[in-house]
Amino acid sequence: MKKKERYNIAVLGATGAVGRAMLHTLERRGFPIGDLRLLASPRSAGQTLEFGGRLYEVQAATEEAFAGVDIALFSAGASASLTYAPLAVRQGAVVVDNSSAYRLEPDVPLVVPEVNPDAAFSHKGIIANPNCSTIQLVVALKPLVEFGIEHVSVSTYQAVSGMGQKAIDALTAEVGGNAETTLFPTASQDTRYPMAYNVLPQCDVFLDNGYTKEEMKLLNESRKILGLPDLKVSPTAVRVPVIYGHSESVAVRFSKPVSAEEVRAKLTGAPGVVVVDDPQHARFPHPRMAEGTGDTFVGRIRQDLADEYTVLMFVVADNLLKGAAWNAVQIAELLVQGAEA
Ligand code: 25A
Ligand code: L14
Repeated sequence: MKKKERYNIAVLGATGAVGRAMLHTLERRGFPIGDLRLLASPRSAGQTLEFGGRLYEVQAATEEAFAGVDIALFSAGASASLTYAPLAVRQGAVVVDNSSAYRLEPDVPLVVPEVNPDAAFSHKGIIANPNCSTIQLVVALKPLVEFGIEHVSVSTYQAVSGMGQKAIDALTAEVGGNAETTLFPTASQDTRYPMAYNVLPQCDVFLDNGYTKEEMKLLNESRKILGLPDLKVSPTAVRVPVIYGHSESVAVRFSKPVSAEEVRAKLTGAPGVVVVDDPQHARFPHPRMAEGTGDTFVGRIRQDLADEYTVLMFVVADNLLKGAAWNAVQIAELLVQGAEA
């Protein structure tokens, strides 16, 4: 990318839960924006959104919508990405794509700036933003790689905002007393369950191997980002009635005995990590603590009672920010820092 004073930015999916968080994040960071183009489906065209004290009209995405755009942030789902990313690249934009469409393509870097920032510069037009649960997991694992990680067992507690604005609306309606009429839609079409006062062991659709797609993302994306193709991961992804913030109970098995103190010391001050681990004073990470922040909070760090090779920890981040919008804007900031005169 060429160095400029200001960059023309497009946000595809601007009216969605992640798209709105992208706009807030660009605003908060004072990103050097020239033109700003807000794109969504034809349903949202004509709606206005505020940015930097000005109102912008949302336009329906079209084939020509990316002319003159330097960086396009995509969060409109995989099928919209498959349609529009090649068009945007052909028109000269670099696409930072939050959908799952391109993440495992060998030619597409999958980037978490605290973990593998250099990968961003090997792009051929598209850079993939990883899955939200994977991002916070690898931020917490990266500082521990030098101990020799062999096997990661992870159970997630995922917020409904991971399923977009519709899911937030469905849970708040249920909690508000309309539970009979607004049963929560799972990723499997036609199947609904109560989400309020409940826990559902399904995130994204089921595959033939008995795992969900979300669980397979935790395996495949972690391997790619950490550059550990043989990493063993045992994932279970669970939806909980939380609006913002994913939590993860993680057991990390190393190739040699490692103590909780060594893990705590390594994570303290690591990029993007905040250690909150003072059980005597009931200080530990939880989603309401992470909400609205870009950090990954780690606590409950302790040795596995049954295995001196394994350390347990609890990892929490805001899924719409570190898990999506903030990570995408961090990638855009890397592109700007690396732009050539
Ligand atoms: O298709 P997939 O891969 O299964 O993806 C499923 C959905 O998950 C969300 C995202 O939904 C995605 O569409 N998602 C994906 N990754 C996520 C992540 N990491 C994630 N959510 C959380 N974390 P979403 O509802 O958040 O946003 C969808 C956006 O994409 C636009 N869109 C959809 N299809 C499109 C398209 N744009 C272009 N072409 C297409 N074919 C979509 O626009 C939205 O911007 P829309 O017109 O469908 O807008 C939906 C209407 O919903 C209301 N609304 C949305 N957010 C809010 C809201 N109202 C109030 N407050 C809000 N925050 C508006 O009425 C809006 O008009
Ligand atoms: O792959 O259901 O980034 O919470 C992340 C959230 C897919 C859906 C992704 C969820 C999405 C998932």
